[in-house]
Amino acid sequence: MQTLDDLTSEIMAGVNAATSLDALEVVRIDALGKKGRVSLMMRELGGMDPEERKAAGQALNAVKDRIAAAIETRQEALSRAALDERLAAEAIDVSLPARPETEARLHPLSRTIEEVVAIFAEMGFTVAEGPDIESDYYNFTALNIPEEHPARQEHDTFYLPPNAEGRRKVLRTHTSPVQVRTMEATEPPIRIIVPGRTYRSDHDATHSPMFHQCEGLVIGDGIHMGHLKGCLIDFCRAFFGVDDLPVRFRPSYFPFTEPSAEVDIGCTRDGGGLKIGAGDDWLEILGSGMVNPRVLANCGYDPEKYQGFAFGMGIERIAMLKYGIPDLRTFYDSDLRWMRHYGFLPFDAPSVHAGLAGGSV
Ligand code: 2U9
Repeated sequence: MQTLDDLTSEIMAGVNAATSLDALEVVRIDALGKKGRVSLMMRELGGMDPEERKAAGQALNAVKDRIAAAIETRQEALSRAALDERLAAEAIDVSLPARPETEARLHPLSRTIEEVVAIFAEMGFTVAEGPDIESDYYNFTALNIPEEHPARQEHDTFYLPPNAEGRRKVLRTHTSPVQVRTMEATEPPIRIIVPGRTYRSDHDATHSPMFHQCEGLVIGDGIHMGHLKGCLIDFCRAFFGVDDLPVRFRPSYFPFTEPSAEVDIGCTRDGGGLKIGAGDDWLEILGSGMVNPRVLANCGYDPEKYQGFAFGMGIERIAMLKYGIPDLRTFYDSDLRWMRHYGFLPFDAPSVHAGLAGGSV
């Protein structure tokens, strides 16, 4: 018969050789289970005389305890190894792209700005940005709107409290100060668009004290009205997605441009609704003009050397027209049901192919 020492060595070797918790369990049952090898030896104690039984029993119990302790130690080591392996396998890769958020919507104003930017980017424009709080000089004076000019009143300006010298900053009434700052900071040629928030003290069904504009500026040698017309006709057709959209230039007046023109697109109002495209009616979309030589000079350019054109549009207005949003005020309500209806899924953003390395001035 096998000696107790041989049996112990064999079982211990089995414990140490087990490389998984399952294999270790097989070893445990084989040794200590009801019909295990140690248990069978325990049973044999019954046939021994009392003296022999006592000594053998003690030895067997000691072996049983040693084996049980060895199994427990091995169990702990294998569990720790299994956990380490799992942690390594399930490690989170923080460089993976985020899962798309299907519930989110892009606000129609954000979407409209993206579309306008994408169209002008294709024509080689970059985006410029500047401060919302402006000096009187950048918002008015540099743009040929002097102190006593009626346009100052028309702009319904929000003024900040005066500083120690009595100067009052303003919330910009248009994004034009950004073009002035860009001209001061850079040499022609310039081709920028400036989308951004603007502020006027005006609040009713068609006016909000904060609204968005996108203005544009092109400055170069020999820029003329033909460039203005071509650029804005292309823009209107691309934005409304109508290749043969009629576009009309109507004389107007702005202090910062001379001559100035308002831009209308063709539409019909037959049958109650508004339809953009060929028709017997017109809809105002943009203001534009050749940059006033006084403004060029204010910004440090020689008007004999450089010319340019500028334009401006209200983002809310063109978004309402394109997407059939009837009430201006709903843009700012943060109503989730409205967002689900008028908002855009973020996956199909308009693509921008041209460089857009814009900057802040
Ligand atoms: C510089 C020189 C010229 C920007 C221009 C308009 C015409 C215009 C309005 C459209 C609707 C504002 O949102 S709106 O109320 N804008 O009609 N804006 S030309 O002319 C500039 C700007 C900067 C240095």
